Amino acid sequence: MHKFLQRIFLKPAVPAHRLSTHNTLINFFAASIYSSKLVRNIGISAHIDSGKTTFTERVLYYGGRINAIHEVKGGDNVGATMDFMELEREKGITIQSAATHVRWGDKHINIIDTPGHVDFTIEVERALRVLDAAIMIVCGVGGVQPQTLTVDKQMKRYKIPRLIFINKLDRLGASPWGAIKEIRDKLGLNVAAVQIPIGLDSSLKGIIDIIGMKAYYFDGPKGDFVREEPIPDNCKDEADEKRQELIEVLANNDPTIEDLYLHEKEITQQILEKSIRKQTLDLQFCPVFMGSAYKNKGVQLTLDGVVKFLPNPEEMKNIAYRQVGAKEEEIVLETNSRQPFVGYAFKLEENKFGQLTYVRVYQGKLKRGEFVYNVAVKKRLKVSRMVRMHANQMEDISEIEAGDIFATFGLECSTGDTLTDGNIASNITCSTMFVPQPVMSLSIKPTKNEFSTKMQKALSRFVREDPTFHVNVDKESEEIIISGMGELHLQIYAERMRREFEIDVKVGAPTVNYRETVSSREYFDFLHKKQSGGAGQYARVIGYIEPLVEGVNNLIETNYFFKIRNFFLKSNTEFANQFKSEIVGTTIPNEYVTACEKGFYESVMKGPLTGYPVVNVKYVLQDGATHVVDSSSNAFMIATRYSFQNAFPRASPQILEPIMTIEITVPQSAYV
Ligand SMILES: Nc1nc2c(ncn2[C@@H]2O[C@H](COP(=O)(O)OP(=O)(O)OP(=O)(O)O)[C@@H](O)[C@H]2O)c(=O)[nH]1
Ligand SMILES: [Mg+2]
Repeated sequence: MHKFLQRIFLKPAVPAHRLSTHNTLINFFAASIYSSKLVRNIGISAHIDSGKTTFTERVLYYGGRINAIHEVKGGDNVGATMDFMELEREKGITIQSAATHVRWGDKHINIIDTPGHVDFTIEVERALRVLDAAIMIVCGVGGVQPQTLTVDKQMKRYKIPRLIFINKLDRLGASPWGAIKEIRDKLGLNVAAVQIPIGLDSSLKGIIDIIGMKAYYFDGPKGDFVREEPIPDNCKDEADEKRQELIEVLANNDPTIEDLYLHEKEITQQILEKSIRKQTLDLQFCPVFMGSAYKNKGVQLTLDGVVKFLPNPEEMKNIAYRQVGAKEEEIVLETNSRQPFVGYAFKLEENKFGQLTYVRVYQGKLKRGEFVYNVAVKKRLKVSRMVRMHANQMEDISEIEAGDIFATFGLECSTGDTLTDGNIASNITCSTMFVPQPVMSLSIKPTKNEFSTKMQKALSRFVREDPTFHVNVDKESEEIIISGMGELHLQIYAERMRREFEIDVKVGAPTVNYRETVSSREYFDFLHKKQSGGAGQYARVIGYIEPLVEGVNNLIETNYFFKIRNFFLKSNTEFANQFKSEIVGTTIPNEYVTACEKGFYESVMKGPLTGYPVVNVKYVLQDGATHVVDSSSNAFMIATRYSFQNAFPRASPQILEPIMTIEITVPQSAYV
């Protein structure tokens, strides 16, 4: 019996809420000796509705943080702890990521529950950027679903170890083995089950741990009491078979296990656990846990798995950049409280006390009242209040150490800013997070003029909080345009304005973010001349424009790409245009060439056909002419702009529309 289960098995059995007293004692002793080895920073991510918030609610309950379980859209009208926003409770979906922390045994686990809907993908991005590990939840009925693929990519992007929890095994048609097959086939992950279920769907009774070969049942109304038993006879064969499979998968990357396996020697629980931990940390393997969060089965064992198999902050490599003169050199941050302070502001949120900033501490230590230095705005800022977040509740703390997460108030910063000690570490910046481009726009205006100022205030707050939310003013129509990751994303902000700022707004039909491009080479020879009266202007530019990348016909896997007839362009070439000068000698002096370059990049901001940005165009300046008196940088800039506008309509222009791969999931009842 391992030590965490021992704690739960105290006899007579102790209900979870009473365990909190026991936890408090552990907290008391553990709090006085901080060690980053005892910390786990994990994110919970998955496809929509797979049970992330339901799972987290159990974690909080079994960890002694809450005294009762409330369901997402439950009948008691209370709602799950992590979905505290009014809109989240009404809609039964998670909209923003929420942070909490629990103690499990002697470990302090910081948890971020993230939304599954793709419109709020930045919430997953920012969480995975700063966390050391993740639990990826997979629905036991739906298997690998579209957002599982996105989340998988995000986890791979930040190279974070994970364990997988196959949820909803209480539902009709649940199949952990089908889900595991899909995880292998569709995500290409090397996985194996470390558990098997006892029964499935309505007869799901418990979980068998095939590492230690024991059966577990979750007794009591909320599964509070974990009861350990020998494996029932009717499950023995399957348990042996799946343990064999686990050993074979691990043996592929572990010579010790391979050797024992080939010589048919006993492979102990200890050897298996050591190998699982190492391979998980090396991103070679993901252990698969299973159960039903809703039916309170399997959550405690998964938490034991977090502690055993997921890394502590010291085991992760965190890269930052140090400015040395004009150069940037890569450095590795050391999770050590004695090092100079380096933190990363990963999330901003406005509440009644002001701007709340969530910070991940990478190295060093910070005490309340001390100063940090914001590298981006080059300012020293006082940290006058520090808190730990538990959903929307705050617990004041007086100091924080390397590897941990905290939040603070009133700090002047934006999402993604690096905070340092302002001394030794002042020239360090942490690596940034990936921010996807917006895919949809809506026009927005207040229903009454008097709401205008409040609306501006709300919009600038949302922009500060969410890097995927953009606000622009259309120069022609003077309409305010909001852009984001989808219709739901934008509608939620409009709704939040109504609720949080008490202003009524009208949103216009979504407009698609088109782009323009050319598909053939076209020459220009343009003379900009104004020499009658006053200071004259003279600039001649000769050259051509053409597509920058020709014949891109590979479909590149991305959420967002543009279609050019049969060609596809990758999203990150979205703004790629190129200016090239082939001027030899001094036909056009360098400073005028620079002005031409500026003129070109200004022109591509707004295409001649629709006013949307121009992409994939190369402008080549080959020749030109100057006038001794009347030429100027301004004249060359204007000449370039006109030459572009002149050549563009002749160069077979195209309007590009965003296209997406769409996978539609419908309940079986819809097509039978
Ligand atoms: N039958 C069954 N239902 C579950 C289980 N876990 C969650 N649910 C239900 O699935 C629905 C969605 O659960 P959530 O916990 O909100 O899912 P989520 O992954 O947090 O959803 P988003 O954050 O909106 O992506 C709710 O109605 C839950 O009660 C489970 O193990 N079994
Ligand atoms: Mg949720």
